[in-house]
Amino acid sequence: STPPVDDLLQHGENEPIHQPGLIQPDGVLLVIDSENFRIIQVSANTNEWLGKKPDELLGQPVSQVLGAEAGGFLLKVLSHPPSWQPQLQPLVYGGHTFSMRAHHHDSGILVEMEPLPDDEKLLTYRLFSRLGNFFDEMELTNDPDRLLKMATRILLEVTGHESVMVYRFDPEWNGQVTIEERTDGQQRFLGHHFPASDIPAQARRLYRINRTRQISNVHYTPVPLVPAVNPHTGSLDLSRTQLRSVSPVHLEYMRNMGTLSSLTLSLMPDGHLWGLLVCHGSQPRYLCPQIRTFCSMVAQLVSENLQLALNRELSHQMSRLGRSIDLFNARFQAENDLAIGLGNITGLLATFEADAIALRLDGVDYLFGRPVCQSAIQCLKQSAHQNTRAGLAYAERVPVDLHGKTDWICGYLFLPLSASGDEYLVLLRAEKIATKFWAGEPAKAVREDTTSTQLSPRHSFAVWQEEIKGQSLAWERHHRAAASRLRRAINLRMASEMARIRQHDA
Ligand code: BLA
Repeated sequence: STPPVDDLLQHGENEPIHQPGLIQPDGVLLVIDSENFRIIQVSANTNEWLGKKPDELLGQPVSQVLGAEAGGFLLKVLSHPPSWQPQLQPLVYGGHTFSMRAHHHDSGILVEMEPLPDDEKLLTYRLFSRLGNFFDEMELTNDPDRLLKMATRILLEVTGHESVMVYRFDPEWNGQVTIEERTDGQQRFLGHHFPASDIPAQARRLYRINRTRQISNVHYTPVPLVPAVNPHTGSLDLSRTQLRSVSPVHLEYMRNMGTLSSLTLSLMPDGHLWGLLVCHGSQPRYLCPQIRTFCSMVAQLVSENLQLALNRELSHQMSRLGRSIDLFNARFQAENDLAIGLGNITGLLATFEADAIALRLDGVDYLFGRPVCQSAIQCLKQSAHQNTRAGLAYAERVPVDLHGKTDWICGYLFLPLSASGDEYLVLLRAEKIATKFWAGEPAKAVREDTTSTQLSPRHSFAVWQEEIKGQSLAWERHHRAAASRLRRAINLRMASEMARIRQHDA
């Protein structure tokens, strides 16, 4: 029997992917003791790139090996706070120009060296001219999707990969491919959903710290570290390095997908991991440091502009809904008869994409829109009142205790009008059956390998269709904000109603 998926996920999230003890073979890693500036650990492939075997390097002062200029650079790196992104510096060594990338962590300085390509002039020209165009295009758009589409196009061109996708996370960390740009003009994953387990929590944590990751060849042979155990820290934290060896589970995932190389960039508007830009190649493809730096700049620019575009979109929605509420409110406050004034609220059903609005005011129940029995509302009120946070409660599925009491309500947005919750405003939504297309059956996303204890990703990414029932449309932020505005309007009217009654009595 297969263990429950949740157990497997727990298991998957335990893989310490930030300290694999291995790197990808695209360059070398040197670890420098930050006290005495001697080399204390290296990747086993130094001979290949630097012409010196590990035992010729270990224990040596770094300035003696790489030169005084490199030593000075590392001293500067050490003066930065540990949270700083790694610094770059070119270094000529043994007739080659390398990109040196360095940061410090615990008691060591981690130095990654990758050779730079020879045709640098043309490359620089190509990249910079492209970046200029990108700035111009970006200024002209305030639509988030257009912005992301532009980004996928420029990445397709600059990386030479076959496909670039925008992968967007939902609040539960499932994901969806919302944009797909391919050189063959086809669509393979567009619109498809992927379960959260495809990119486990520790990977997502890592992608906030390290925002650009390359896998140049999924069939690479990982390079061990020498000595395997870091003399100061034991296992070495490779979170911020670019050469960190990738989780074997993910490499298998890519092979199952038919992808042999990738470049993945984090999209972080407002500092939170919103999504990924995923570039895929059907063949091995190594992108030099300049191209990767360029791509990470694109991702950073897009993240910042995405934030602006998302804010603009939200405020546009909010003012659209706000206008409807204001219109209702003007008539509501002007109408002498409370019940008649309240009746205008039916005009807001469309605004809220709701099917009914129920209110209880001053001991009187009002209902507008689709019929509901009062016992269902009372039951809903009880449950919602307990779950009220920051002045409201909402859900796309009714609580279980309501099952059998209503034949149509699925979603509700509940706003207490008084502290006791005896007076309230509740917006109701009916079921909205949705079809979700998954890339492979989500329940089979994780398999336990029969030959080992290791977890494996699924083999098939064939479309799997899920019918989502018993759920309403989602209550978006602008719906919630508008509902709070409606509540203020009603409370205002009720306050003046009370004043009028008191005046009348006096
Ligand atoms: C990582 N999984 C990832 C990454 C992506 C995906 C994009 C990040 C890779 C990177 O940044 O280089 C998944 N790739 C996708 C998805 C699409 C895609 C959804 O192209 C959609 C088109 N993966 C599994 C299972 C496990 C798992 C079952 O399917 C674990 C039990 C693990 N995925 C997993 C791990 C990583 C990962 C551990 C981190 C890899 C690493 O950075 O070392």
